[in-house]
Amino acid sequence: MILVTGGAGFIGANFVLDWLGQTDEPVVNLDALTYAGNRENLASLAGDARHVFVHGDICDRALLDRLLAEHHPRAIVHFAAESHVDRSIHGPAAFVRTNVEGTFTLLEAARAYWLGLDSDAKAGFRFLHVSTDEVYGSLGPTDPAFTETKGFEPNSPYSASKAASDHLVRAWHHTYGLPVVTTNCSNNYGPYQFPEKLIPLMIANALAGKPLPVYGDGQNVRDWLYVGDHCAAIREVLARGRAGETYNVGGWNEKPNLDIVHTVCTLLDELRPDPAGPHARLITYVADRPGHDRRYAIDARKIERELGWRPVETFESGIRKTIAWYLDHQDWVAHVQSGAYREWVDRNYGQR
Ligand code: NAD
Ligand code: TDX
Repeated sequence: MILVTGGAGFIGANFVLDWLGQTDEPVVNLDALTYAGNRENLASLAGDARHVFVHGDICDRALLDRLLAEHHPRAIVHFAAESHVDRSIHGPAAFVRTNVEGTFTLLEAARAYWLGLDSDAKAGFRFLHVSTDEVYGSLGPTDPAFTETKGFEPNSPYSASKAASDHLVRAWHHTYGLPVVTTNCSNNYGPYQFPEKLIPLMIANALAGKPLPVYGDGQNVRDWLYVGDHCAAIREVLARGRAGETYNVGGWNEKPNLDIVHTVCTLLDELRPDPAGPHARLITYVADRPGHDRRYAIDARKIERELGWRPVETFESGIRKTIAWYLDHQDWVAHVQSGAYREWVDRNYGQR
């Protein structure tokens, strides 16, 4: 049994689906179902006894203690977070609460539980903290990619809150010996990503004939990783990662935002031509994001060297799969955008 937090969100849901596709080891999935958490993502697991969904908050210590005592997980995989940089600029409080206080509460509950395990279970236990490359700060055009030893220089409320959580996780290992591992991953894309993030927003807007908002000059660079590759990396780190270590996870795929948007437009022109003209006509430059980090790049050699993980998808294969998924799941996008997914969940599960 493993305990997953945030498993109704984008990466967490992909991870749970992937996990239960590969093994019969059950998952307890704790998720607060914020705007970003959607049980519809897990609809294919309805009636599957290997998946126990719990609607609850990682800041709720009593609930955490109860779940750990009841289910005896051998590991915790911690995805739950507020994850969108733009939202963190407009409302940072939720980011400090969930990402910092929530991770702290989960660490404390995990520590108390872990202390009560027998020595074998104690040695095998893992607290896997899922984090981001944004904690490392922003790179200049010729700077080397982030390695695991790069100092933290977070610039947004989101990245500062994630950096704080990474520091807490590190300290719980150093001070208390809790067997933690942290992954710092680059930008994910793929099925079930909320259409507030660059790639799904561009797909949804292009299909709706709406403007495609590009921040600033569109030359900010991100490294992109297909979500299935991230899930595989997490599985490897959980299985064989060394306690107390961090592992950078990336796609070896740096691209300026404008290139990403043009690729989405070109693929949509091929797969779903718009009689009104090429989708790129919708590209609209808008005001830049305040404090917008210029470039992120991940050096993912450590995870390859130690654990043999490398991404399987190229950007070309991953983005094709992603666009095909969004074309096939336009109802999902409509539900998410209208908030109707909450009604769907109420209808199917009786509660959120
Ligand atoms: P998401 O916003 O899609 O999902 C977050 C999930 O956490 C949602 O289901 C939400 O309901 C849940 N949640 C939020 N607050 C909670 C709380 N207090 N208690 C319990 N559940 C709560 O995020 P995502 O993109 O899937 O990211 C998952 C994790 O991966 C985050 O920790 C994020 O920082 C990290 N990460 C994301 C990316 C990316 O590109 N999306 C890249 C690297 C790392
Ligand atoms: O409408 C947009 N226009 C635009 O130009 C949006 C939503 C974004 N952008 C730019 C901003 C970024 O440079 O595209 C880039 C990607 O933006 P997001 O999709 O918001 O991702 P980012 O800010 O890079 O953060 C993401 O990757 C790291 C996730 O949201 C984080 O959770 C993860 O840690």
